[in-house]
Amino acid sequence: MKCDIAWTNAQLMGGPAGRRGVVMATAGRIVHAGPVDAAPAWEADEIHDCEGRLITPALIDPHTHIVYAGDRSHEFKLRLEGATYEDIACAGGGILSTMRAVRAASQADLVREALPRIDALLAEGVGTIEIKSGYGLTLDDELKMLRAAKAIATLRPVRVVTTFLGAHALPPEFAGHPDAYIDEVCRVMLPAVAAEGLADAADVFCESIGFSAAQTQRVFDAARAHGLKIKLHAEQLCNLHGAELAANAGALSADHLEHLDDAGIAAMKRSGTVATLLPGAYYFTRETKIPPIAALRAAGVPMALATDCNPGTSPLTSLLLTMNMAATLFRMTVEECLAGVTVNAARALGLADEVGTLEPGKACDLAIWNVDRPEQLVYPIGFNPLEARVVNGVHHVR
Ligand code: DI6
Ligand code: FE
Repeated sequence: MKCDIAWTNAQLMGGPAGRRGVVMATAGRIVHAGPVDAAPAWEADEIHDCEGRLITPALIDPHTHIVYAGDRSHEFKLRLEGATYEDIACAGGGILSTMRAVRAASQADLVREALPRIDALLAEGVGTIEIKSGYGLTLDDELKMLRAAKAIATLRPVRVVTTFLGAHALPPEFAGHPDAYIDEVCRVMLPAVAAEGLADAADVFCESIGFSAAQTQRVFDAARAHGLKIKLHAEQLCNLHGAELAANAGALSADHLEHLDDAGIAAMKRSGTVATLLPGAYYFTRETKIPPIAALRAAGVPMALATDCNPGTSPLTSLLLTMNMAATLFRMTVEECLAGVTVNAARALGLADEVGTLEPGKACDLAIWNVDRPEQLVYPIGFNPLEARVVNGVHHVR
């Protein structure tokens, strides 16, 4: 077999322990991944000797709000002095303070401010990032955010998946008229986003401080009419039965889920909806209710992990730390943590055929680590053992 590029002498995640593996790629796709002694006779134009290092699929961050302007360090300070997230939101801060900064920023400003955060993720082996809009809350400002997100994939070797989150918060122009804003989202914003091909999916912040279940359903109906997949912020602060609604609508994922109940778990199981857990937001908001991990595990609902990178509740740009938090705070196993940022994260984005495992036919997106065992990726806090990152079969030294 002749291929473009190969990585030899590696420990492959999920592969047989103690047997050295090889990954081969041609035209950016994996053509073989497995033990070297089981590989066909092969040659490659470019060969990287991994010297026993661990190869995993490149990591996938399936839930971020990483494109935004400014920060909310002043609110962090207020919270340390006793204010709650809800107090700050009700006083016109919170999401609306970032909305003002985003509206004042140009598309180029948004890209420039996001890039250092993107680079922090990439430095830890990330190959795919989902990015949501939701801080513009006008047609033009939402389009600007999504165009900025798309631009990132032209500036860095990374796959970007975009999600329209127009229904993130009620903008001041519609104060007191949430249904009129949902009309605007469904009749004006969503069609324009879809027409320009700017989003893969639509999402809603379904919470008592966000939008109701009925409003969420309207956005889902409009999204599907425009061919967009759907996802939901559900059960983060209270239980509006959003996960059940999302699952019944065929959502790819329901995200957060601290307040998820058994009916929600059963509905997610039936529909194959992924539970995307966000331990960074749990940590940063000092939430005390843990998502129902044991029940999700028992039901066989796939669990993904994401940073939820955003300026208000999760100013986090490390998927390695996210895995450590999932293990330490949520008691997820090493295998669950790694599946959470690879195969299940791919499912949460509808990309299960494209990325997330080391299988022939998939895009050759790899992370090569200076460790012997997978648990060494989850166990340290603030240490980065990445050696190299591969996206579409191109090797990028850290
Ligand atoms: N869930 C969150 O945790 C964030 N948005 C959301 O839908 C918070 C966003 C922010 O506070 O800026
Ligand atoms: Fe979020």
